[in-house]
Amino acid sequence: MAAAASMVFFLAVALAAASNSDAALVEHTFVVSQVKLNRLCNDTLMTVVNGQFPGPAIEITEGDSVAVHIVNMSPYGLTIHWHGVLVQMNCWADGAGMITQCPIQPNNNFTYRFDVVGQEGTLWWHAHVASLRASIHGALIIRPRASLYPFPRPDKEIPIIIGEWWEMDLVQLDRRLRNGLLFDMPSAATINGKPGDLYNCSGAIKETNILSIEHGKKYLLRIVNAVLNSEYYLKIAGHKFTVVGADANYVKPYTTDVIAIAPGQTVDALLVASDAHNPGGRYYMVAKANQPPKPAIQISRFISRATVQYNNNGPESKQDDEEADPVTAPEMPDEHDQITSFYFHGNLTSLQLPHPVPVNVDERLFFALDSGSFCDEGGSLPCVKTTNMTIHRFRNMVGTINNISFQLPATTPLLQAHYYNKVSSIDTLRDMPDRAPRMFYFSETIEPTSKATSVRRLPYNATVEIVFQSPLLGDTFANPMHLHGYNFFVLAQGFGMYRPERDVKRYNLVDPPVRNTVQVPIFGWAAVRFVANNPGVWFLHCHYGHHSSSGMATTFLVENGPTLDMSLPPPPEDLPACSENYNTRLAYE
Ligand SMILES: *[C@@H]1O[C@H](CO)[C@@H](O)[C@H](O)[C@H]1NC(C)=O
Ligand SMILES: *[C@@H]1O[C@H](CO)[C@@H](O)[C@H](O)[C@H]1NC(C)=O
Ligand SMILES: *[C@@H]1O[C@H](CO)[C@@H](O)[C@H](O)[C@H]1NC(C)=O
Ligand SMILES: *[C@@H]1O[C@H](CO)[C@@H](O)[C@H](O)[C@H]1NC(C)=O
Ligand SMILES: *[C@@H]1O[C@H](CO)[C@@H](O)[C@H](O)[C@H]1NC(C)=O
Ligand SMILES: *[C@@H]1O[C@H](CO)[C@@H](O)[C@H](O)[C@H]1NC(C)=O
Ligand SMILES: *[C@@H]1O[C@H](CO)[C@@H](O)[C@H](O)[C@H]1NC(C)=O
Ligand SMILES: [Cu+2]
Repeated sequence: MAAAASMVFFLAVALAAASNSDAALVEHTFVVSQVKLNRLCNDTLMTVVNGQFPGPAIEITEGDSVAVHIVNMSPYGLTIHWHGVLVQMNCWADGAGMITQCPIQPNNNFTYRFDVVGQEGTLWWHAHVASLRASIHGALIIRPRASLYPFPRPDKEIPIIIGEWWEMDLVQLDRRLRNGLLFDMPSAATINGKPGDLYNCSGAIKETNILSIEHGKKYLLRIVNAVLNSEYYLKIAGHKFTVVGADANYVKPYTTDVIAIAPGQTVDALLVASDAHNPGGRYYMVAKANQPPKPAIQISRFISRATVQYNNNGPESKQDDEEADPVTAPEMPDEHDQITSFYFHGNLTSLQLPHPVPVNVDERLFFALDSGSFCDEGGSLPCVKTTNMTIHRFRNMVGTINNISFQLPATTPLLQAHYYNKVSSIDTLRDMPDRAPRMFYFSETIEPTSKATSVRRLPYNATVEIVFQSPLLGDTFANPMHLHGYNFFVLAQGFGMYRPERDVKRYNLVDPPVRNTVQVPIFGWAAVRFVANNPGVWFLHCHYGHHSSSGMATTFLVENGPTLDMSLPPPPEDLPACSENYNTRLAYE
């Protein structure tokens, strides 16, 4: 109790210090291009930033301004999203393709400018068109002013970016996903860009991935899940983590030997290099994808591992020596274990809330995260008329929220349409209903759905509660739901159907975790709340690539407040111009 109180005190000091210190301008140039990178004994053409996978980390101090100059030398139109950055009163900088801007065209440049205020911890950045985020991403590290961490100051930081190595073209992948929940697979999982020594290929040196640590030191692991389709479990043999942050919000220290992290999420965890039994030992750090149990379609298992090596272990050349001590491996949760994820997320609580949880709700939304069949007569896939799930699996099946499969506007980004009062002229526009047409309609048969650019208007300053409901039956997944421009309080989660008369009582209104991406449990629900005080148009979508690309998404149009400083400012003058149709502009073939 006393420890928690003193941490709150440190945090208060840190945030107070932030407001009166000099903020810096941190500048980066991101050259996006296609380069051949060698993994798994293959040279693969990848679209990346500055020739790196993962891309460069942006490291700043809370309160800084950031300017990132994007030089697009790739063949694709693209945008970069600053995942989790609140970009308060600056929706134009959010970088959501066709929501807040048109893509930056090949051989064009654009500079993103935004401030990072009142947020500390780890976030990340990624491309936000098609599926390009699988290769275009990196960490965004926000340190507190004067290094005032609300926990023992780490000796060193280690970013851990869990990624996937895709050998197939990511824009092609996206095209396939748009008309059906098809299941294409990456070739490997990666930690900091390396598949690790579980992947063999002919005649090649093992791709070992070594993290050196020193006995007695404290490390802050800044963990990002940057993959397209899977939640991961992370463990280090013989060690525990103390989780101290999630999505750049501090949490009460939570000690665990396993971390669950869904796509879009970040976790900050302290690792103490304390092993006394085997000083000089080597331990595997393992990142393993989890997946729904059968009858859901099974993906190949993805595991990446790195070696955590106490550097008093002697020269690194010893690592592949047959005589070296064996590396200790952790016992991982089963790939179908969904309860470990549920408990991990359920055990996080805030260290300190940015403001009290609002108790009076103005807008109550119930979003059914589902799938429907959509037959694209003129499209690339032939229509499959049967509604038997077993037969046609994911073909013609698209992601939906409240029976609408989200479609990006074809020519004018929503934010621009909103700013110029032209939202109603978007011909694919439809209002997002407050509730699903039926509480639950996903079962053995899939029902027809339709596509539209769904928008839910929110009055400025409204308190919004969303209950996200995953399907209860069938071939289904958990859903990591991400809201742009906001953090939300995660009030509760549960399995089964949400029942207000039972579940509202379970809401944590005292110290709920504050996140930008909530893992809605498989066969379950999660309830979140936020105050709509950031005007603009904000994307809300599942962070699984196969769900978001196929339409499990919608948008909030948050209206202006009563004064100019509560209103959306004009767009930057150099915002990329829109001309042709988005779908043809996206990829140059
Ligand atoms: C390397 O590329 C070839 C050709 O694209 C492919 O058949 C093979 O599976 C790849 N190897 C690995 C280990 O991914
Ligand atoms: C984009 O930026 C690069 C590097 O700063 C510069 O060489 C190039 O001329 C710029 N291109 C355009 C179209 O502004
Ligand atoms: C890699 O090779 C080792 C030894 O050559 C073998 O024991 C192991 O099963 C292989 N792993 C995979 C994933 O093929
Ligand atoms: C926290 O985790 C433990 C198991 O580690 C579990 O028994 C407990 O129910 C979890 N708490 C919540 C609120 O999920
Ligand atoms: C769907 O097809 C499978 C395989 O032919 C069959 O076993 C199953 O009974 C069918 N289900 C329905 C609801 O028709
Ligand atoms: C979902 O939308 C489709 C297409 O508009 C419609 O045919 C179907 O009846 C809707 N389903 C429900 C449960 O309302
Ligand atoms: C926003 O709502 C809060 C609580 O309902 C209220 O105290 C505040 O005055 C409102 N602010 C504006 C600008 O409407
Ligand atoms: Cu989803």
